[in-house]
Parts: sequence; structure tokens; C-alpha cells
Amino acid sequence: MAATPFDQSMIITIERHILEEQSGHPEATGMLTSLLYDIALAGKLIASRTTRAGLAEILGSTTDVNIQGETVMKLDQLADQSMYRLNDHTGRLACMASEEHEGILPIPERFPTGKYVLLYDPLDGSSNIDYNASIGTIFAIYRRLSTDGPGTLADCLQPGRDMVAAGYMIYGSSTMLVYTSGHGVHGFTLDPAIGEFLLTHPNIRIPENPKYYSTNQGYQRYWSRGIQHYTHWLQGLEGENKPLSARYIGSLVGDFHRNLLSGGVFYYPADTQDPTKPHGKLRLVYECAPLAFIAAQAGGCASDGQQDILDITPTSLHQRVPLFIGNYSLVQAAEDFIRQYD
Ligand code: FDP
Repeated sequence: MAATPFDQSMIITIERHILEEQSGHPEATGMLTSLLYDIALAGKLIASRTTRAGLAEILGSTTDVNIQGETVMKLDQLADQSMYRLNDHTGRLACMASEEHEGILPIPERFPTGKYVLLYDPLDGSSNIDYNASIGTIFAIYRRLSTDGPGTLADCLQPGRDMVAAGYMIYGSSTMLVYTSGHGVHGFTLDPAIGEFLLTHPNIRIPENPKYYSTNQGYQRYWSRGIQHYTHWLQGLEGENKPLSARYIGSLVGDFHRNLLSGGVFYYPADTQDPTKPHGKLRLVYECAPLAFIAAQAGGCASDGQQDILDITPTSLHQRVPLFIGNYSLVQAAEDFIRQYD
């Protein structure tokens, strides 16, 4: 029978999908399933706030400055608190870490601790909030390394390869949640009428013929020779390549999401613009590693220009690394140009 919008057998909620994935693992306790579901709930809450962002009482900056030296916007704080509060009492986490805070976020003593750690960037791309462009929440889940009691910094500084699950929520023309627990990448769209994330993009694979390159070309004068040549190659000015189209929102989740569905490469290389940031702008544990895990699960990859992002063991929570992410061939080409010219 042909599917209609009301064919209920076609409707797979995120809860059903996560539970079905769990049923393939008889040893699973259900804790990860519940954790993912709590994150999805935080996503719904943040989505409901971001869609009201134009309303005066929550739009605009606070006077606080976060540890990255950026002005914190109120929505960042709302998103940060939503993620923390929905996960602090469940007994599933040993600790958390958020891009908005300098150190790890302990679980309050009155609540039990659990076997996972959650790292998140509550509202990535937040400089776009005032302009109605897509923004997102990125998360990564690891198994704790410590055996019991409060979680530790070491629990949060694990290489991306050891990640258990990762995902992002994107708040755009619709709200989507995209996640992987190591068995493919799956995308869900929030149906605001019923308040549920429904499976709309099962088994996402990065298309083999890439369409886009995404970078902030305004910084070109600060780039190394390798990056200059790489960019010319992507533009078809060097070599035999057909030029790729340029697309850059300046919101990592938005740029990554588009390239995941259309094929392409996003890069934020090291540059000489700011001597205090010699490795680019993006944070390894909050942004690069989780998206690298998703890219790899979708058939792509991510590199810092020399090695796979997933192989880097972080040395601090707010460590920054250059990022090249997307189709495997385009990321490998970046490494080749860097090796040849830099
Ligand atoms: P934002 O500062 O708006 O939060 O790392 C944060 C980030 O956005 C990414 O989402 C985005 O890709 C990048 O910074 C944009 O930086 P530029 O403005 O330097 O291009």
C-alpha cells in the first residue's frame, strides 16, 4: 500500500528508534538509550526557546563574558542550563562539561552518579542568533574511565575514537536531531504539532560527488601556502577539478549538516590572525570530535590537517584544533596540500 502522511507504520519516533537499536544489544542496560532520550528532550526545550528568540525579553547579550572571551547571549545560557538540568539528576552521568564553562560540571552530591560522561556545546554558531540563521547544540558521550564517585577531568579528555555516541540538534527552518551510536547516522525532524522527533533521514551517507566547500574566505590572507593552494584546487583553479560551490553560514552545525547531506568539505584552518589562537578557533572536545565521529559513521572523515581528529587525545577541555571535515577524498587532499607546501 502506498504510504500517505498518515500511514502510522511509517512513523518512527526517536524513542522507538533508540529502543530498537538497543534491542540489538542484549547486554545493554538501557542507560544510554535513556540518556539519548533526555538529550532529545533538552533539544525540544532549546528549540522552543530559539524559535522565540526574536522576542525582546530573551534576545540580546548579557554582560557576562565566557571563558573564550566571547559575550554570552541569553540563549546560550538557557541552552546550557537545559542540557545540564535535564541530565544532572538521572544517575546516568559521572559528570558533564560544557563549552560555556571552564572546568568540568560535577553532578550535585544529592544525586547518584552513573557510567557515562556528557560533553556539549549548548548553542554553537550563536553569533547568528540575531540574524535567524541556523544554530545548533553538539554533544558527545563517553564511558567514564574512573570507577566510581564523582567524574574527573580525565573522564572528559578521551580521544574521539572512544566515543560511545555523538550528535547534534540543528535549529533551522525545522529542528532536527542527528545522532550516531556507532551504527550509522540517523536524522529526525521535530514535528512541532505533536512534539516528537520523527525519523526522516535514516542511514545518512555523505554523497560521493561533493557539491560544496565551506570556509571563511575573509581570512584567506592569514592562511598558510598549503591552505591557499588547497582552496585554489577546490575552486578548480589548480589541477583538473571541477570547481565546487562555496557555501558558508559561519555556524558549524549548519555548515556541517548541509555538507553531510550534499557532500563537501568544511574547513577552519590554523591562521596567523590571532597569535593567541595558533590552532584556529574550533574546540576539539565540544565541536570537532563529535562531528568527526558522525562524519566517519557517514562514510566521511575529519582531520586537523595532519591526523584524524578521532586519534587526538585532548590535553585540555577548551583545546582548539584546525578542522577539515567532510568527504574522505577532500579531507585527504587537504592533508596532501599541507604536507606538500607547509
Ligand atoms: P560562533 O562563534 O558564532 O559560535 O565555534 C563557534 C563558531 O560560531 C562556529 O559555529 C562557526 O563555524 C565559527 O565559530 C565561525 O567563526 P568565524 O566567524 O570566524 O567564521
